[in-house]
Amino acid sequence: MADYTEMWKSLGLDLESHDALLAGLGKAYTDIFLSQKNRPEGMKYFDFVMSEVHGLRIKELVDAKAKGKKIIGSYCVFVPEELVLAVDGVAVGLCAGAEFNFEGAETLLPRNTCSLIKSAFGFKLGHVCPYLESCDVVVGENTCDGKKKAYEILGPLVKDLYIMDLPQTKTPKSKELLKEEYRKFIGKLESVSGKKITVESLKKGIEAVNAKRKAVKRLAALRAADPAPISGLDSLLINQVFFHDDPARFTESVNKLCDELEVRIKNNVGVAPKGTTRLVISGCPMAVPNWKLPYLVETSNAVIVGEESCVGERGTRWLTEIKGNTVDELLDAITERYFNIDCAIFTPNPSRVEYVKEMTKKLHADGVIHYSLQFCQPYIMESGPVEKELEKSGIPTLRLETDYSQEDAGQLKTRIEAFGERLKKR
Ligand code: BJ8
Repeated sequence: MADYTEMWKSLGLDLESHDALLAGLGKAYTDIFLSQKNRPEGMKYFDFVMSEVHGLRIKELVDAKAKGKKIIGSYCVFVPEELVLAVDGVAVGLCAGAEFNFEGAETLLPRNTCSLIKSAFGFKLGHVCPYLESCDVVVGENTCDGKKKAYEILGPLVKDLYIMDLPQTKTPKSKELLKEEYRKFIGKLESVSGKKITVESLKKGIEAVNAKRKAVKRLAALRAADPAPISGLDSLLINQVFFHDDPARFTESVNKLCDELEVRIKNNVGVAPKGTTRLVISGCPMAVPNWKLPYLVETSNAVIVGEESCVGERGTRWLTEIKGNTVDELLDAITERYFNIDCAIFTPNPSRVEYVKEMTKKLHADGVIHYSLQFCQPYIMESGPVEKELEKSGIPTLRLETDYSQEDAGQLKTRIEAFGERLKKR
């Protein structure tokens, strides 16, 4: 990696803590990803992206800012990237997946806050996230109670925190509320960028995001093959990179990888022998560099073939229809698309479990692991009924609750292995 010290300094990073974070990340990446056997060649691009995750990509953001583009950060898949692109902005995902500076985070947040929120605060307070520090606007969304209240505390810590209200039911009125929130968000984006969204710019934004989604959908479908042509770890990584890479370059790289996977499938080449236990993971999002659970699963004689998660199919399975000749009509299509997202903050939320069933079937999975982060009320609450419904439908399910620490890794591995045994006996 080139020397980016001056750039990091100019972003206000704490260089010592940042060096320590990068060193830890590099080691984890080598141990977890580079040790995998028989990886597709196409993963080299993602290895490169990760080796430059705080380098080249940040330089691109800094250069974009110098050209007058605005960087818009967010913590949720409800924030439409289409709208950001339509004002020629750059969208970056800010969710964090590392146990970093939790002591600092706990000076502002209750201890019983989920790791995802604590991590975001730990990064902010430790001045180690160049994505966050590059942002012109940070969008916080009113979803779970934890995030909602945490944004009140985050507000004074960031340059410009914009709050987006979200509905929690799926009624026609709620859809109107969502559209209204997106309309307000357009106002914010236009005022901060000085650019007006036009039919043309919005259509272009939709096309770019749809292309990304189509590429990851293509990847998701290829994972139905047995032997699995790609590991769950690598697929998760791609879904994580989805949130911060250049959209066109990302799309091209995923499609190239998919071309390679198609050849692998034709030649019966996989990352694990045919007949290896196949699992779907469902639940809380896994933000980069949270690779804990997939690593434990895939070193326990199983392969993950799908993620029902916002860093996975829940975030990408719907495309935005390019329908309409006015910005308002296109906004209807955008609202329609996002209103489908079946996050556990919605009540009731029956489509989520239905989709887990559908995924299990189409990906020929043997079972489901339901993954909740400790203290995440929405997903923990939903995990009981989800397990019950899946088991009733003949889909063995293992419910796990964990955090970002490694303390419970041994215990989790034992439970995953026991679940694997249960699946083998069927
Ligand atoms: S659409 S899943 S990205 S809100 S893990 S912070 S829910 S206490 S992340 Fe999410 Fe949007 Fe929903 Fe998706 Fe709260 Fe749970 Fe923590 Fe969570």
